[in-house]
Amino acid sequence: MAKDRFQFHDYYLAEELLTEEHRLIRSSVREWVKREVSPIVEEACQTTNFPKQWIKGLAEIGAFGPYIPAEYGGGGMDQISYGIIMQELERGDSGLRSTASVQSSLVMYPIYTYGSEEQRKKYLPKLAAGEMMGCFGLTEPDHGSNPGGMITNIKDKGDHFLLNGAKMWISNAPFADIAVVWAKDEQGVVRGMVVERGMPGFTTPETHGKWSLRASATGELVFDNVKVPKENIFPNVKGLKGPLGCLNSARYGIAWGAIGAALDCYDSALRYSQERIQFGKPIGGFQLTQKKLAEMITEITKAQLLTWRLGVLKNENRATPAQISMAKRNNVNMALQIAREARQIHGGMGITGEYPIMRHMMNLESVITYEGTHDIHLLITGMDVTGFNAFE
Ligand code: TGC
Ligand code: FAD
Repeated sequence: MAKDRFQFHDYYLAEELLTEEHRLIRSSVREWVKREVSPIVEEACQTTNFPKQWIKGLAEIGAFGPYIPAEYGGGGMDQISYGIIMQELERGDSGLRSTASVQSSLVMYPIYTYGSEEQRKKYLPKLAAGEMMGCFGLTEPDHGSNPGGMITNIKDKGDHFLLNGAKMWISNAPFADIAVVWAKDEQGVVRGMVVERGMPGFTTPETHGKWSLRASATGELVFDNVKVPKENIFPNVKGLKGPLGCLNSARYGIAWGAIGAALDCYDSALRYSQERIQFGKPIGGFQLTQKKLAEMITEITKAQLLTWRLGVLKNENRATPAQISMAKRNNVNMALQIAREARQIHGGMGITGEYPIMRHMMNLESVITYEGTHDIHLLITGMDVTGFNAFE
């Protein structure tokens, strides 16, 4: 990729709504991304490689468990800080943000919220420091949008549970040290647990051939009579609300993250439109290009305000799952549309790795599907406003 010339765009001066601490966090993450991510991200994607050195850097900038209390190694920050970190990381690459949001919202959050004190002390400080990496196993080959149908199961064997089944499409699985896994017990109740690499019968084959999120490792989790000690089960949650509660946190982070990807595409397209000359003038001088850019910055600005307000509600513990669904759905779709328009503005150059556009666009094709598809979130909003459940 050419030198990272990214400049932030804040049309409605929304940054004035942030605190000094928020701005400091934003600057330090943005600098780290420019220094450590931008120079190698294109090659990482082209070669389908997750650069492992990012793990140490992510830990150092506080991207693992920003809102987990400091006594467990977390950052003790608020929800807007978490959102800003996700935005800046996804400005670099959605796969990078995936790695951080899985670790924070899907691994540290459930251990902190549903785990025993022993589990918190055993895992959280190492996860925060990047000395241990985690993944989250909910989706199965035959149960994606409908995780309640899962067939992965545990059987009580006295001093341990016997775990059988398989999870698919699991971010970070190929290198994760632990997996937060959701399985049904003999009564059909969903339970959560920590499965550790090295437990006999537990394997994590890598998923190959992805055209999206190529700088993020994806794999399966296969459980063949895995003995899970009883102390690894989460004592404080039962039922599907356990994993879905984690998704609220991750979806919230994605709503912020998508703005980062959109900003990167818009910024690149704006600059290109000012520099690229056709018919004797910059293409930014043509009305059709201006329409594209004006609509992009309008949609970004709306998303920034929506997401900031959601962050305030989240800080006050008032954000509903349906409000989070609306923001995830709107912002990811907005970012994908902007990536497509930005690609047009770049002409042929838009398909090359000289610019970040095609990489963001392909990444966003996953982001619009994971953590609940675009249509599933529409149905969650539909249920919220009408009172009728389309899933039944
Ligand atoms: P339903 O009967 O509606 O609910 C079951 C129980 O869960 C409660 N609940 C929630 N609790 C907390 N947060 C939420 N968002 C919740 N949504 C529902 C609900 O109140 C109920 O509780 P209780 O006490 O009555 O038992 O469940 P359903 O089976 O009808 O499903 C509803 C549906 C379709 C909305 C849900 O299953 C869904 O969201 N499906 C989408 C699946 C999904 O998002 N999977 C994501 C997998 S993880 C991932 O993609 C990681 S990518 C990471 C990365 O790389 O960044
Ligand atoms: P399906 O559920 O089969 O959906 C296919 C289509 O049918 C979609 O368009 C969907 O909207 C539509 N559809 C389904 N039900 C309905 C309905 N009731 N009404 C209308 N339309 C419907 N999962 C994890 O657990 N952990 C991870 O770390 C993780 N990481 C991922 C990383 C990547 C790169 C990808 C691509 C996925 C990841 N996932 C992960 C899985 C992801 O959450 C699922 O792909 C997603 O929930 C959708 O499930 P599915 O792919 O099985 O699609």
